Amino acid sequence: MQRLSDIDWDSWKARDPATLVFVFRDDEVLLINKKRGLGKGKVNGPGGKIDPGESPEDSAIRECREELHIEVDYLEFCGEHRFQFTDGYSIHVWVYRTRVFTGTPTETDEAEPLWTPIDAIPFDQMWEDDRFWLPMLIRGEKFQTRWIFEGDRMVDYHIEPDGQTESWAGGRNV
Ligand code: 6U4
Repeated sequence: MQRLSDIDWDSWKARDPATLVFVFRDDEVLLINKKRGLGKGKVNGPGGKIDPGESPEDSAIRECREELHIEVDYLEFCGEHRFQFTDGYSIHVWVYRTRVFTGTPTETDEAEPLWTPIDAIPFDQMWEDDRFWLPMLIRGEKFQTRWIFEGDRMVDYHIEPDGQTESWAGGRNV
């Protein structure tokens, strides 16, 4: 079985760079039922692969536009995940949060929007890692993480706390 220690993380480079965005409104977070791509059928935040030449932040904004028809702004960088799958696939995910958006989240062929109370996040329908770091994001704690997945199953992980995001305290605007 592959473990984190089997990998030379200094030279590790993901096959795909990608993003995830969590939009908050009062005590709710905007999740999606993901209808295609990696993690199809799971609940997650909007996001997707970064296009060549695109910055992570621009990609995050574009994915929210394409998947939910909303315009997000004032994205706060929350951390990075490095996922290595045992079949050789790898993905490096930049994660953001915001309370600033315009438009009404609308179902598309990629995503069904799910406004979800922060205290009722359906972790059993999400990727196995989310229960470890989404509470940190909500609390405004930044992270740098590494994960080994065998298909859908997490087999090893490491989470490095990375300070606080700037403008929120306890997941609320200040
Ligand atoms: P395509 O179909 O390639 O156009 P695209 O929307 O560009 O889709 P997608 O959705 O396959 O890309 O990108 C993968 C998404 O899955 C990113 O938002 C990151 C997310 N993701 C992958 N592994 C994850 C994991 N273990 N935990 C998690 N999100 C993960 O929370």
